[in-house]
Amino acid sequence: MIAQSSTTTVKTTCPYCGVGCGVLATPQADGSVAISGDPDHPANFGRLCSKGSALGETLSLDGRLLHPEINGRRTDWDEALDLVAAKFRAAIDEYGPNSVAIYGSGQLLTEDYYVANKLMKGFVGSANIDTNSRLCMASSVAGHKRAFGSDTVPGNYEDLELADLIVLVGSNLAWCHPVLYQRIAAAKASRPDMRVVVIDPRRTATADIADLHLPIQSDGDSALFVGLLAHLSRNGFADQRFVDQHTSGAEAALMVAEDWPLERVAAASGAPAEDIARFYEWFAATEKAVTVYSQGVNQSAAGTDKVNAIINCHLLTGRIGRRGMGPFSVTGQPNAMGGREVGGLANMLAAHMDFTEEAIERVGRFWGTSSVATKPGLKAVDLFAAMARGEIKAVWIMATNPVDSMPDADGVRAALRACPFVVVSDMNARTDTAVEAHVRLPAAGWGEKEGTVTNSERRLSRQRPFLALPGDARPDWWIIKEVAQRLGFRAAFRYSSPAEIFAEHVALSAFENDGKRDFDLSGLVGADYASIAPTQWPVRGKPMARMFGDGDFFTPDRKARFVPVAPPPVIPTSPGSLVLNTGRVRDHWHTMTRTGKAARLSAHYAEPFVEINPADASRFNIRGATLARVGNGQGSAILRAIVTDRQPRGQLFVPMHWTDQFSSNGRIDALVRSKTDPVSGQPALKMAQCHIEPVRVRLYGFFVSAQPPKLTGLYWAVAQTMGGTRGELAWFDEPADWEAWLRTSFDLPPAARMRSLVDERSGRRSYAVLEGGRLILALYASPDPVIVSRQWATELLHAEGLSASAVLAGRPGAYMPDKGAIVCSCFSVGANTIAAAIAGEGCDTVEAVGRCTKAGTNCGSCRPEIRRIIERVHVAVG
Ligand SMILES: Nc1nc2c(c(=O)[nH]1)N[C@H]1C(S)=C(S)[C@@H](COP(=O)(O)OP(=O)(O)OC[C@H]3O[C@@H](n4cnc5c(=O)[nH]c(N)nc54)[C@H](O)[C@@H]3O)O[C@H]1N2
Ligand SMILES: Nc1nc2c(c(=O)[nH]1)N[C@H]1C(S)=C(S)[C@@H](COP(=O)(O)OP(=O)(O)OC[C@H]3O[C@@H](n4cnc5c(=O)[nH]c(N)nc54)[C@H](O)[C@@H]3O)O[C@H]1N2
Ligand code: SF4
Ligand SMILES: [Mo]
Repeated sequence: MIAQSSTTTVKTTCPYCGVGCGVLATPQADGSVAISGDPDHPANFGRLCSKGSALGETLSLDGRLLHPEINGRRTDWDEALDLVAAKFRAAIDEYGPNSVAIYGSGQLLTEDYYVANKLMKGFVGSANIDTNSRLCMASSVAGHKRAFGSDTVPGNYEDLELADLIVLVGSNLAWCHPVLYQRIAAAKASRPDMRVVVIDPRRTATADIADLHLPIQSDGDSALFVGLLAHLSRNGFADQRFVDQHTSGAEAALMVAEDWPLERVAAASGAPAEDIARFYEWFAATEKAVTVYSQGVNQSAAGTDKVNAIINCHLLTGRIGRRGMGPFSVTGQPNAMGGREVGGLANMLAAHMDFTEEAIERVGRFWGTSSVATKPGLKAVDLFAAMARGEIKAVWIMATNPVDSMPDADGVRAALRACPFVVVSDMNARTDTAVEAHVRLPAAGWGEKEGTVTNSERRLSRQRPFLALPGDARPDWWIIKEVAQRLGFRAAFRYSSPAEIFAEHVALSAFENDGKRDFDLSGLVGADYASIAPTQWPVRGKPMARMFGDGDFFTPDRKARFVPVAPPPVIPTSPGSLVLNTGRVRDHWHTMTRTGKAARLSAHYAEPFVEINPADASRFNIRGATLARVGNGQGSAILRAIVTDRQPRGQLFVPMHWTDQFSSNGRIDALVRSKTDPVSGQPALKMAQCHIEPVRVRLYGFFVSAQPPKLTGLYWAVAQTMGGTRGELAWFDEPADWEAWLRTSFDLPPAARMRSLVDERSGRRSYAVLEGGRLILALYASPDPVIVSRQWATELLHAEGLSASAVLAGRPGAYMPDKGAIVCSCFSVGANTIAAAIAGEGCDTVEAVGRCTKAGTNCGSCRPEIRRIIERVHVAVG
């Protein structure tokens, strides 16, 4: 990390989730960067979650790709860019424009995205540019367009505070949009009458503030909301004036819904009838209701229908676009919205225009080209399938890691290997995708590049740089325009700054618009890019915090459309088979290329895991803390078993984050099939069939090491920790020579003195290598899962004056009490410290625990977990 010399504070935006929090970044004299929440930003008013707070710890240059590479050889920009252009040109000339593709990301900035989309759709003449938003928001986009005629999120964050009822569907907001969750939690604390309903098969951390949790089975949502529509209609809760004047298709939707009485909904959704009835009553009686939904809705083979089933209920009651009410799709990535605005999805053209004859002609005139693609391109899953068949001759992947995040991830890896020319632009040299590339291009990252992002409430904010570009890294827009120019499109890509690109994007949004298209930034024509404040679109005439409140939609007849939704049949699982649900943990971001660098964030979960209900665990002979193999005909993963009743019977939960860089066998998308929603093309990432079995392990192990090890031939999972690496191990066969194995795996200097303690009877053994009282390596092995306190052991790495015997004993002495597993990552407060404060000092509220231990007093992301510890201690104490 090379901090710029000044120590002035820069106002920027968080690069993680779609909440889009404002961040103040202040480079320090020692090269570090101080991070805090921007009190003036309307998304967060100064708050940050654990990931945002730890941004300063993710900026090191470890693992960064700093120079262009061709087949692993370092080169300069000219050679790399010439080669990329030549290969793309050759493929286009020989096989046509549809033989090349770009696969982008909601983590590109709007300016990067705009240039990539313009290149492919306007000048290469193919719409084969799709993005990881296909895995994320595609069903919401499709649902919005079916209902509203445009991809519009009607409401805003304030509505979450104004609502009297918040329904969270398939959203683990507490972990995935923590600052929004905290805004809701604060509103609920000040207005206890406000109700929260959580609809999720799992009892998540989000469910901890719920007045009602409906544990539906996977894809039970459509039945639930179709039943709600029928309930609302039957009991006179329709807003007939709104329905008559501003919507079409209500009758057809209601006709289908009539077949869904409560009992049938209960049977199809798996939730108890009396709880469903309560939810229906609350929804019916509460005018100010917001339905927030996320990947439990979108990532499904029926995702678009689920979106419309939800929107139908808001249309019937006229609860849309007014204060404190509306359907609310929350976006995942920092710029998922910006990508949709520029047309980054293969089925959209640009600036919220589709591939209509009129729009193709208009965009062509604006860009000064006659080569605009005339029809949608390949959607992500189809794109990689075409690649596997040899139909894609050159692909360029930017800011996404499909070898880990796409369904059938091994198939995606094979497709890349089958593709004659693969280019990857990334910040990191070694991602599971970058290692497959012929050409690797070093991209500038957060803090180094500038541009704009748009958050879930349509608010665009500036990302501003505060670090110098490291090595040869360049911003994505620059890399793309250089290739575009080399492809012969000089005049159209003569950009010298993101400001110029943004001005063009603004102009296109306003071009021949006149209020006909929702996406309109005309109010920003001529704006000073450097100082643009967070702004919600549309920016046209008077500010518009909400849309559709006037009943004016973007369909041809300006009316919203009901969509008849027939809930899918319940798919029977075969005996012995389980549903594989996947998603996120609180402190990691996707494939861990950034959060994996922060010790604080890597402490919450340090290993890939599978959560399983106690009944299933006993049925399949899975013991807690042992290793389990989850597999199906397509692939398998080895994961640590967590037995918990928060997970429903018949379903497993596995996080999506672990890759080959962090674990031996944790890539869960290898098991997920590439089944997609027929309307949106979004894959069903939350519902694969799988089975689970115990893994026969000879010995389990745990280590902390000052140096990262090189491990092969065993189970391993590593995580960053203060001063080194920690890792979980399991041997299927015992090493013949322990000392030799340790010396090679941990690359120990020949002079290093190894101490050991072996108990032949129990089979337990520990090894320690110290140098001048400081720890180089400690390793513990045991036939059962190692019970050494992980927190204590990781702290050994920065302890001084250690003795080998204390390390080998493997248990905390009085001199260094065991904090327990880290709960609060901001202040490194462990579960034991919190439990002691509750039991010993009588701290029986989250606030009191905060006063005693500081836990939960900064970002607040761990407050649901603290609440759970309080409950547990109270149960234990009686
Ligand atoms: N900490 C963290 N935060 C993130 C991210 C991250 O990687 N880490 N990623 C960001 C991104 S890109 C995204 S898209 C968002 C995702 O944010 P979320 O959608 O909130 O996160 P997920 O964990 O993917 O899934 C949410 C929930 O859907 C539930 N679910 C599964 N199947 C069903 C179903 O059939 N019906 C219902 N109702 N629920 C179901 C799962 O049990 C899970 O709890 O998070 C963003 N924020
Ligand atoms: N099973 C399962 N699979 C899933 C999901 C799930 O819930 N379950 N969720 C899906 C969803 S919603 C999403 S959004 C995807 C996310 O999946 P990915 O997009 O594959 O995940 P990331 O780790 O965010 O990948 C971003 C990459 O871009 C790099 N990068 C960061 N900043 C920049 C930049 O400015 N420029 C460039 N060129 N590179 C940069 C990072 O180093 C990293 O390698 O995963 C999807 N896959
Ligand atoms: S909630 Fe957290 S991850 Fe999301 S934008 Fe805010 S600080 Fe970043
Ligand atoms: Mo996402």
